[in-house]
Formats: sequence, structure tokens, C-alpha cells
Amino acid sequence: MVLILYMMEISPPCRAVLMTIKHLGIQAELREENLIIGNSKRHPEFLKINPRSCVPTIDDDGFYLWESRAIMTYLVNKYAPSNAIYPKDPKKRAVVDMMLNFDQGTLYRSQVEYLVICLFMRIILDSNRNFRNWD
Ligand SMILES: N[C@@H](CCC(=O)N[C@@H](CS)C(=O)NCC(=O)O)C(=O)O
Repeated sequence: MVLILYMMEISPPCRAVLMTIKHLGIQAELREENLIIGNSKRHPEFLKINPRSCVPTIDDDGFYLWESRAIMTYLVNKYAPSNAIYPKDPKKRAVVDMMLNFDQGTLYRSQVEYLVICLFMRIILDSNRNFRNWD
């Protein structure tokens, strides 16, 4: 059975998993799942394998996994255990884990917070502009 990756092309965590798949040369079938806010049309087949309904999600011969970092490390462990991308040496591996956790807990969160503020300011500026153009 070929690995199935449920993904959205615009999603950063999906692209990280895709880069890992390409780097390791794993054969995969890509299934685009549109989870953009407001889209209620989620495939029932997808909801069955991931009730959290988020991408990336993989189906590896009936083994379902989501969370991009867990997926990436699983793929190396299963398909390319000696690949230098996720070293076996405990100290080297700890440095990779540190960066994955930094990305998850600090960098990604800060980016989202920054973008939310920009979006909020944009909404305020636009509504002010619309208000001034009323007369
Ligand atoms: N921490 C997760 C984030 C996954 C995530 O938030 N994915 C978004 C797309 S970028 C999603 O599926 N959003 C739809 C939803 O949560 O309903 C990961 O690294 O995989």
C-alpha cells in the first residue's frame, strides 16, 4: 500500500511533510483536503481517519497519524532510519528535536500572533476608511 498524505498545498506544516517525503524519496499519493475556514464539506472518509480534521494527516497502510513533526520523524524512523536528516546520535537528534519544538512552540505561535494583529489592524483601517467615505 502506498502512503497517503492528506494535505492542503498552501499549508506550511503540509509542505514540511511534503519536503520530508521528497527528500527521503518515499512514494506517496497526495490527496488535497480543503479545510479552509468556513468550508464545511469535509470528506466523511477523512473525518473517519482523523476526527480532529486537520492536515497534514497520513494513512500508512491503515496507520493514521497527524501533527506534522510526529509525521516527519515517523517517516524517517520507518522509511530511512539511517538518513542524516534525523540523526541516531542522541545529542544530534536532541538538537533536531529542539528545533522542531522551537518551531512548534515559539516560532509558529509568534508568526500566527503577528499575523492576527496585522489582520485585525487591517480590518480596523478598512472600516475607518469605509466610515469616512460615507458622506
Ligand atoms: N500542529 C499541527 C497544525 C495543523 C494545522 O493547524 N493544520 C491546519 C492547516 S495549516 C488545518 O488543518 N486547519 C483546519 C482545522 O484545524 O480545522 C501540525 O503541525 O500538523
